[in-house]
Amino acid sequence: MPKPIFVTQPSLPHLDDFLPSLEQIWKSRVLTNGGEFHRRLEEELCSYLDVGHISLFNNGTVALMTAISALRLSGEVITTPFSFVATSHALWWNGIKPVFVDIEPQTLNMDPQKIEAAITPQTTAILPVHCYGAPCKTADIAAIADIYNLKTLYDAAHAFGVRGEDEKNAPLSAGDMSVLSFHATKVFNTLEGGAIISPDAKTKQRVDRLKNFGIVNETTVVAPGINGKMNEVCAALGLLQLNHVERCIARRREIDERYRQFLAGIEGLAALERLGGFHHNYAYFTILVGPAYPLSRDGLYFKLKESNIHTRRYFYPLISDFPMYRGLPSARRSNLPVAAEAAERVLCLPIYPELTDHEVEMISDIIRRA
Ligand code: T4K
Repeated sequence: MPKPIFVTQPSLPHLDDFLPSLEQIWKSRVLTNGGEFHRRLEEELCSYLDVGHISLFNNGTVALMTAISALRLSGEVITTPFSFVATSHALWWNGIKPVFVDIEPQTLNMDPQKIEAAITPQTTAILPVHCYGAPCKTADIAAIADIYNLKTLYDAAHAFGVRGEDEKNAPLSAGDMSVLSFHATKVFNTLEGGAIISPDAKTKQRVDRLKNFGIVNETTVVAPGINGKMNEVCAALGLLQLNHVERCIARRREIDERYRQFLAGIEGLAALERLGGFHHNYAYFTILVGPAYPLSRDGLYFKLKESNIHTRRYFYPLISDFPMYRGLPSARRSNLPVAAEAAERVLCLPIYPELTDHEVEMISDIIRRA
């Protein structure tokens, strides 16, 4: 059996380069609760991502849960069924009912044209996802949020570093808050981790308190907060990771281009297009397997598995098909035809900086010969 190839492999710095930071942490005995590495990573991320205010978290899910609480959302929140379950679970943990709207076929992001029909007197916000890192139509969503006085919280778990070629077009600064994930499988990882991007210092202060139990000082607790803090080891790793994230994205881009070249012209198979006008992060390489291809999507998934190539059907099943959500009126298949079809067709192929050209060619070859 050939060596396994997974949909992703975390990028890591050389261990030798990490040891001095570990030594510093061991010596200082400051392990968590906002130490020096934590402070520096927040600063450097603001600068790299070109955003004003960042709060680090222990993972993206707790960051989402905290953002929902910080924005004081309640009742119903409009969201997409085509995402990782954490998006809706974060609402559920805040006692909020997710209301699913369908997605656009080009980007697989929430379709802004379907939002208005889903708004009720209970709606307090819109929670879109920049799916696979492709930016949502943030201006269209902002216009709707403005008319109906709704908050907008972006799940930007996949969108680390994605930005417009025009500086004014900044998906990570859109809406009232954005949430990032730094999980091991992401373009930028801190083993586990995440962050909230806030629009101003006052909001960041609220988020920072909420992620630390609502504590203001030794004797004052102002909110029922949670423990969302990132520890010093993860923050120190993040600082090192930032040094080579550009190189990682550049290599991902090469892989993306190679796949597109090798897979071009295969009947029934299409690679998801990248939107023009953005610097992408190439977090995922997604193909859509149509009826004209000789195998079904699942057929291709298992065919690749025979060669020890482990692709992923992100996002199948749809969130709205899981037992805790499928009873909701908005979860009906007839309400979500585009998402339902996408869930049957998508396949995410391996993409990560250490994937070799030869491996990309071999994977493409299996797909072509099927
Ligand atoms: N919102 C969205 C839109 C998200 O996609 C996510 C997370 C979140 C919110 C929540 O953020 P976090 O709380 O996770 O920070 C993975 C990740 O666990 C999850 O972070 C991610 N989205 C989701 C899309 O993918 P799985 O169940 O597919 O992971 P797993 O363990 O099967 O990993 C995939 C492959 O990666 C493995 O086959 C091998 C490789 N791998 C994985 C890990 C963890 C490694 O080589 N090393 C590793 O340490 O969910």
